[in-house]
Amino acid sequence: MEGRPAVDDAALGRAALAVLDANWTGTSTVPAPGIYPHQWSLDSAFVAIGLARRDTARAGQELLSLFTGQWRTGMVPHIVFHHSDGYFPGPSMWRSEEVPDAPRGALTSGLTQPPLHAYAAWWIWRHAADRELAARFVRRAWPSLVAQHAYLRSRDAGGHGLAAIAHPWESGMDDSPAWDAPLANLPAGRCGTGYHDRYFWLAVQCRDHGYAPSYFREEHPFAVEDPMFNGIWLLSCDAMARLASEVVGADPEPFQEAAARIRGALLDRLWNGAFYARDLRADRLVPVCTIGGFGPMLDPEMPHHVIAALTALLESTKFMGAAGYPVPSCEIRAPEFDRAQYWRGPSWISTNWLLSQAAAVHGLDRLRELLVASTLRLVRQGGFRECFDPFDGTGHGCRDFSWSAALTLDLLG
Ligand code: 2M8
Repeated sequence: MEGRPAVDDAALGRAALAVLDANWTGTSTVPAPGIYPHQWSLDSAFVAIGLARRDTARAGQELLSLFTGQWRTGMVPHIVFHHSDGYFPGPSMWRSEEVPDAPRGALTSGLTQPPLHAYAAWWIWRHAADRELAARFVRRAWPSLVAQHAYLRSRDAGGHGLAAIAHPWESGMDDSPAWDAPLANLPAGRCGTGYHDRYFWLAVQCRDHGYAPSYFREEHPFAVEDPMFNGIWLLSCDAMARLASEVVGADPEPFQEAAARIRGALLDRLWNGAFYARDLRADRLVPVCTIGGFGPMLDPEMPHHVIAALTALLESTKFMGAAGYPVPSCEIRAPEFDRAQYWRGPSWISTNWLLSQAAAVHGLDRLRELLVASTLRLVRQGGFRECFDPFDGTGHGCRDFSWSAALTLDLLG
């Protein structure tokens, strides 16, 4: 890679595998020791992607173990708890055991996260050395994936074909400035003033209404159409169509139709020269450009002029052009930008990886090479941190973070 001696890549690969081994519980991978001691949905999808070329069986097991927490509604929860301690809010807040649709024998949260899992399953199928093993895994995962995709349709609060998130935690980009305006509009007297008071209050509202999709659609005060969540859903619909015809022997058409519906709605509802999140309760776009606005770039069929505009924005001084260690999670010039605070500025290996895929599907080879090289530079210099300062590459958040290690493995090839 980039003229570095091969030994560097090999050592980096070994270090990444060591992190994943240390974070492996025997059935799945925790995002990081200590701070995230349970199974997170989005993290598991990235871990499965990273392991796909190296260990097909474990990559598949990562997803299958997540599905043990799937609800009868098809909802794949964003956390499957391994025990009752170590993370707040834990099972005593979520109380999944009181929800008839939640599985017995697993304690889970009651919210979901971006549905990257079908794409991860397709990634396993595409990259596995043992094709038979991969095909067996896909057939086992298929009913869960079908149910997950059906559930997402029940979350179409706007009625235009997009899933609406009911909580910032559902986005996977918790503290993003894209949620500031919808959070500011919550009933102040009832939900506290700080953002994290509001996160907790929103989660309690979801729980007290039984996590019912009808409540999410019609009454819940936070309902946002996020371009990243829906861009990932679209990507996974494409993956479902391919798995249907290449592996399962099912009809790909419903998934192709779903992808077309999401694409159309993204363009109709969220595009205004860039993609923005739509606050459904205020019925307006949230006017801040974040990394989430590049999610629809993952779609191979996004119109050319949209891809050209997004590429220009990504390469401009608002994002990559002014960052030594791209890609910042919020536009650098926005007042909300904060280089050190979680999803409000730092660069993340997960979103860098997604953008490297987007660049690859659109034949943007130079952009892809730049993303791969700068992402590997981040982990070479700072280790497998949770996120990184986009100007000087300083690591932030926890160490030995699983998706940073897993996606490094994939980028090393
Ligand atoms: C972060 O989210 C959790 C809540 O789910 C948190 O802030 O405690 C996000 O970065 C999310 O995308 C990620 O899945 C999770 C675990 O790594 O941490």
